[in-house]
Amino acid sequence: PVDLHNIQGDILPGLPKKFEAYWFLQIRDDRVKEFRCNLYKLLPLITSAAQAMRDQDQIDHWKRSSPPEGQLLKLSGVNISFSHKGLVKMGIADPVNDTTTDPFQTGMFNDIANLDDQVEKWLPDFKQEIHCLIFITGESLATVHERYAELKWILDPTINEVKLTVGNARPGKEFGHEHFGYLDGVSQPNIEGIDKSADPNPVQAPIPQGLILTGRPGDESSSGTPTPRPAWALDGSFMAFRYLSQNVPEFQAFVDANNPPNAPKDLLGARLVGRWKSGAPVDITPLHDNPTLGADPAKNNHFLFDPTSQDRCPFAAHIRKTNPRGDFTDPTISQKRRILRRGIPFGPEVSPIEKQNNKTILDRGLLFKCYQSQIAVGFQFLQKTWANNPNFLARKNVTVPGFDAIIGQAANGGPRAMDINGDTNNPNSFKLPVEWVISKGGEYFFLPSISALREEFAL
Ligand code: N7H
Repeated sequence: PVDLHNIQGDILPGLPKKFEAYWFLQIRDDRVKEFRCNLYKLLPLITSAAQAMRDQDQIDHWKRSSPPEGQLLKLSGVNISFSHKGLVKMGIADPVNDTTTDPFQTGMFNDIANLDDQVEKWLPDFKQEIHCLIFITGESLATVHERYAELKWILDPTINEVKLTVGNARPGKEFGHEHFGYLDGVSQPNIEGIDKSADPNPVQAPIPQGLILTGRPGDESSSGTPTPRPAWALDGSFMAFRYLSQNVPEFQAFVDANNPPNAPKDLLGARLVGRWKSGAPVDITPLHDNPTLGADPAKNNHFLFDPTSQDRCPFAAHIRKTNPRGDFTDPTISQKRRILRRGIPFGPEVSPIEKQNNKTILDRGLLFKCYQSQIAVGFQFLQKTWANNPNFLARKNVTVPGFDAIIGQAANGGPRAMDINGDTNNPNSFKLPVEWVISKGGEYFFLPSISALREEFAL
């Protein structure tokens, strides 16, 4: 059994958050030893999975007890992760004990050809060496700041700050929705022996622990042999971080302008994503939104796509490209590619001027983060081999389904199209704007277990 006190809480169950600071650091050359000593002092602040579960229970209890309006329960969480360069800097053995090239070792900046990012779109901060990423969650900006000051007090002067960026959940009814307006975090894999499925009759089996946690059963090569890892790497996880800007007014203007005549608002948007803004899947409710269904965790994942048809959900819809449930005869093919997503939106709400001109002025988007035991099996594969590949998943009637409508990218910012209707005479003909989601950088990180932090990382 897994010890939930030993796993960092952002992996599972996720740190509860309204705000989240991402603090990107370099370890100073001349202060490596001191940094590792300071890590020891930082350990009591690291939030475990067990603690994050307790925090979430407390929040749920607090909400049920109808607290005075506007009053929030003060809670914060801290997790820490390291890039390959960070491990090298500290002289710690690599958790990728492998002879083949692994994206973690390559680093995201050197992996951008695989991801079809445009190098000129990357922010200079992410082109620098980043050794360590600490994230700090809280119910308010004030709490996050307090924690940040505490961490800075512990780590100074052993670090150089590369970047501090803060995500914020969207306000009011938009809480839990990303900036295009769609409910996020609806479909997450259940993990064997840890999660209970909310769906009383699940159509997707729970995934092995080792698809998320390194060193657990299921963390293995394609031939089924366990991935070799150093002993301390047990119960860690690899994380892909992406700074993804979203052109929200442009996206909404496109959806409005191209929505089929007489169709409900956002039908086109729902077909691009595979869910309505409420979270209701188009595979269950293809022609109109159903907010009750969207909000019901016992029902909103209870579907498998019909592999022969895109009448209900286009083959290139975002959720179908990234989890083609039911599309393979062998369901383990898509199940082994599942990832745990833990992002948060950043940036302000769309301003009246932006809405009026259908033009983005202020930077907003998603601080995307996802966990898996192997980046080449999870994030990198999903982006490269499924989302960015117009030929995935070719069928008899539709041989070129097109790019993932939301995150698919063509090489060098080239044109994107998808087949939205299953019209065999006119395959791959629906042109998509290139710039809805723009990758401005990121990095691959490893989150060690808490015992590894204490015994291998801290001095
Ligand atoms: Fe996606 N969006 O708002 O359109 N995503 N995503 N994603 N995504 C999902 O199920 C979105 C991104 C996955 O099991 C939903 O939580 C946006 C990347 C996967 O059914 C919505 C961005 C990658 C799933 C969005 C973005 C993925 C998923 C439906 C970038 C990986 C689950 C709600 C700005 C490479 C699929 C939900 C399943 C769902 C959106 C990024 C992957 C609404 C705007 C980079 C695996």
